[in-house]
Amino acid sequence: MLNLVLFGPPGSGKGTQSEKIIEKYGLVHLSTGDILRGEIANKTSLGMKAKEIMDKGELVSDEIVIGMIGNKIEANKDAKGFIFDGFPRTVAQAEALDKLLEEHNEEITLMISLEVEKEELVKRLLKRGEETGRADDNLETIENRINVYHQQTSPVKEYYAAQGKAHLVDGVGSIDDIFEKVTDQIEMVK
Ligand code: B4P
Repeated sequence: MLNLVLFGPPGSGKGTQSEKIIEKYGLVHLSTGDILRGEIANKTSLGMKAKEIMDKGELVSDEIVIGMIGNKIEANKDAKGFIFDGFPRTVAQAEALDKLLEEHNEEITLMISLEVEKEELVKRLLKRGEETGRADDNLETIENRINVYHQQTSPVKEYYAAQGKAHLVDGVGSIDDIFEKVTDQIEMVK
């Protein structure tokens, strides 16, 4: 199996690059953000709880997102591999993911971190907010999401670096050029 973690701050292009990776490699896409937005759209009780947290730019509890990912891995046992997009976002989530994969004799193959500076992130997310009306793409929430990233999520990079699996890719430039750099990294471990 090819199991990729696509990592980076909000707006770094994780969702955008995931779509292209899935198309090329036929992996199952697991985006915790997309799953949570699906729960919100369906007005489930989990969705209602998550909406309040996401609108503030905070992280949904580890327990909830780990449970969601566990169910999806279980439901896709015959997959060629997974792309984890926006997950793990805390070291506790990263440890839980290793355990979940271990239960299936699997492991993370590679972690790709899309490196983009704050000014560019804010610009991209404000633009998406204007174009799509996504509730958490407003200036106040974006600022908090970026702070939360630095406080709670960036240590995940060191977690994978310690395993020798973290690879940094410059996330500024055209989507196709970034994709080429991402695929270069994938081809090296495939
Ligand atoms: P996510 O849905 O993961 O959203 P995100 O971090 O903003 O990134 P996204 O993938 O959507 O955007 P992308 O960078 O592709 O999370 C949303 C919220 O859900 C979190 O704040 C949290 O509350 C909750 N959540 C999710 N996962 C969780 C977890 N594991 N634990 C706890 N809580 C969790 O793209 C952004 C924009 O940039 C797009 O408009 C795109 O078109 C543009 N773009 C992309 N590449 C570009 C490029 N090269 N140049 C110019 N623009 C580009």
